[in-house]
Amino acid sequence: MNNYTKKVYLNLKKKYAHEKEFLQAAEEILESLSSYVEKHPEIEKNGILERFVEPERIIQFRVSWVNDKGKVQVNTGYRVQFSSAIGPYKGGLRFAPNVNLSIIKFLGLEQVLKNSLTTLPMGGGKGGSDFDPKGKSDGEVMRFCQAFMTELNRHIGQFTDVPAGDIGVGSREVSYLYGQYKRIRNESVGVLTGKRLSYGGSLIRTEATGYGLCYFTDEALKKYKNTNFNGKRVIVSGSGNVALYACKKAMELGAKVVAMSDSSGYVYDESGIDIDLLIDLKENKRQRISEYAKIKNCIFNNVAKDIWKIKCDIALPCATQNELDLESAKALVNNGCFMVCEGANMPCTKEATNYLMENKVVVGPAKASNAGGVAVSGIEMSQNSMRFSYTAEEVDQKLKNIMVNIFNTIYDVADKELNNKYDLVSGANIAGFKKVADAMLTQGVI
Ligand code: NDP
Ligand code: 2IT
Repeated sequence: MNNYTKKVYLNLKKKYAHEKEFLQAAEEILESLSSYVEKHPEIEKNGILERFVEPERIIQFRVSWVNDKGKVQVNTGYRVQFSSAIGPYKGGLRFAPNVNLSIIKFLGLEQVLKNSLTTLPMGGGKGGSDFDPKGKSDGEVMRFCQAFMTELNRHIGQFTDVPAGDIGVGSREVSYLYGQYKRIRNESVGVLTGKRLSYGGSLIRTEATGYGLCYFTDEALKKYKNTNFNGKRVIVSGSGNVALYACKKAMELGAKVVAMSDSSGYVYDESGIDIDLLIDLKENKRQRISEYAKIKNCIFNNVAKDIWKIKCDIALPCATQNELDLESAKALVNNGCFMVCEGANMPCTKEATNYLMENKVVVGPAKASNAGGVAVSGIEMSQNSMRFSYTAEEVDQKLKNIMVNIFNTIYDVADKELNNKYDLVSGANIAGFKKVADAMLTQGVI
């Protein structure tokens, strides 16, 4: 780091010592930006980095609701409105028991640069709650979502802040949240994305993050290795929204996905994952992945993290932050893996990323490789504003163009500005930051 980025980082570390995920994301970004801010002294002069790492607004609130047994439950809700420099705050909501302010802040900071990379006019935000939808009835989920939106509604709006899904928030939750917003505000507007098709959702939004990840990976395969997915062995961690559609698209493009996981373990199916079966088990039946192994009579191992010990060419971590550590990275390199593209947000630890890059494994950083979800969210917002909908083919083509463009943009920064075509991590941080910095520099001190 240079003096300026170090000063900004040390100040964050002092103020937010306990926010380890936020500090992890901020440290990586500030390290990447060191060379750029040295060449652009106006960034320091105008205190751009100090403002960039401090959310514009943090909202934290109590969510009280009643469970099926009639007992009052209390959760904590969050919305971090990180940056509106280039458009309304935009980013998902995460419902999971481990959610805290550190996790929401790291996701919000990443989202600012990710949304910038899409080229669409969206600022960055993130929210959620420590509510765990797992094991809850539909009625409990509905009552929680209604209570959550009863407070959140006053802080969001189609031109202000547009939430969407993330871990634990899929179309069921978005629908309950949307219904409650409409009921309180008496208006039908595109205030959330990831809506169902029947009331303003976009075709391909469900598939967008996973498909986009594969379009990005495909472009990287072409550029670095002059090859494609055809015949490659792939591992996808997780079996939620991102993982399922990453698997589906990778298989469509000719790959063989041999293993997938959930938090209770992984399945290893040498014949290739039966994705239609897994989508049915996960999306319709809300089953554990071990059910898949029972039906297919394949291997189930109850240590989810050991999935990275299976031999593969390409790894797509699509579950959660820090799921791929140094030991996993070493196993991947030993087994000949040459590309890791991140579907989840910050799935690789810092040590894992560094080890992979040192060993010339191409690392597709999350804020670039998983930007397809929010990109199609942006396209959903446009369709809502136009009172119009695109066909699936039209949305898919726009998604593909955006992902190819993101890859080439960050590759060019890495190759031409940093002289290291393997440093896509810094390439993405710098490319995303340029537009945010320009907007901040020109809008005055706010
Ligand atoms: P889902 O809730 O749909 O799925 C999450 C999946 O990850 C579940 O299968 C879950 O298993 C699994 N999982 C959680 N922790 C672990 C673990 N430690 N080891 C193995 N598996 C685990 O969430 P999404 O698919 O939407 O999100 C996944 C990741 O992608 C997150 O990092 C999210 O921020 C990111 N992302 C999501 C986007 C979206 O549009 N949804 C867009 C861009 C990024 P279990 O059911 O057992 O908990
Ligand atoms: O991490 C992400 O980019 C998301 N969860 C999707 C955000 C969105 O607004 O679609």
